Amino acid sequence: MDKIKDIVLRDPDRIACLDEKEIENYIDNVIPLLEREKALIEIDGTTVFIGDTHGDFETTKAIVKKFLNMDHLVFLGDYIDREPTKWGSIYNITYLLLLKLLYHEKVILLKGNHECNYLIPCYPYEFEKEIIQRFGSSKLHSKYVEVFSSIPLITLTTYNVFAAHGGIIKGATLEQLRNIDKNDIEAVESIVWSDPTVSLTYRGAGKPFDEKDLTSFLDEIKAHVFVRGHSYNTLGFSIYNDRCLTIFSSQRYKNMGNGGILVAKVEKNVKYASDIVIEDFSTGEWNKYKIIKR
Ligand SMILES: [Mn+2]
Repeated sequence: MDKIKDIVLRDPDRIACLDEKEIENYIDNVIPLLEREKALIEIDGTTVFIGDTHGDFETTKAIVKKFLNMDHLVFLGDYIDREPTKWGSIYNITYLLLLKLLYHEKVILLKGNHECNYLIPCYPYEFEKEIIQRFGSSKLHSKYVEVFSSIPLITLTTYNVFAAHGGIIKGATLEQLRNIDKNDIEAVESIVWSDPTVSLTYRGAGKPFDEKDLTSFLDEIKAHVFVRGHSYNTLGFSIYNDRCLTIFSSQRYKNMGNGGILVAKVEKNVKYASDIVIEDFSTGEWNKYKIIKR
């Protein structure tokens, strides 16, 4: 544990020195923790939600440094692929897994569509190639897939926020959400692939949801706001009567569409998305960011 603590808290760049065997060993330790988690994680306390990081290890380090004092850090998925720097995906996901090993109650890693390529293909999927290039075989890739198949799907907080990578499960009750199988292909598709029907990045994948779908879903599970990632050019917009907020946290897209490198801080009960404090790291410093209501 000392070495993990040292890497996570003092010198994250040492991730680059880990060999295949060490990473495999850490993965073997983290899998049982993830397997114990249900598809729905119910949490209490202050929480920061982090959107897609997509291999942006530099930004992930800055986020962890800034927000480790919160009760929870909820990462909304898409940790790999489209990396802005070399080996970014391997460093980013491995760092997050060490973080999970060290703080398994505090840190929640949810599934994105890039973490379910084994179930539903996504493009680009560069992660396996990156592993072969770096380690000479795809052996470690199958270990990461074991991780991906055991990570949870959704989070609900006592401060009235429901969070997931992309979408909701239309018509589901709280009891049904509590009992989802993490690898149920229908549930996974709804959660990691869906966009709001008004989204500018609407891809026709998953099961798009409109305002009525969202409102009845949130009312049924007694949540007020849905926080999601997945769509890089609608980040920072609040839609559907201020009840659906999209954030994205990778520098790869910071100058595309609206917004920057955003995280969402929830420190009290929220009624509307605009009650949430958004912070932006696109200048390399943390600044407050104003949500745009549409
Ligand atoms: Mn995505």
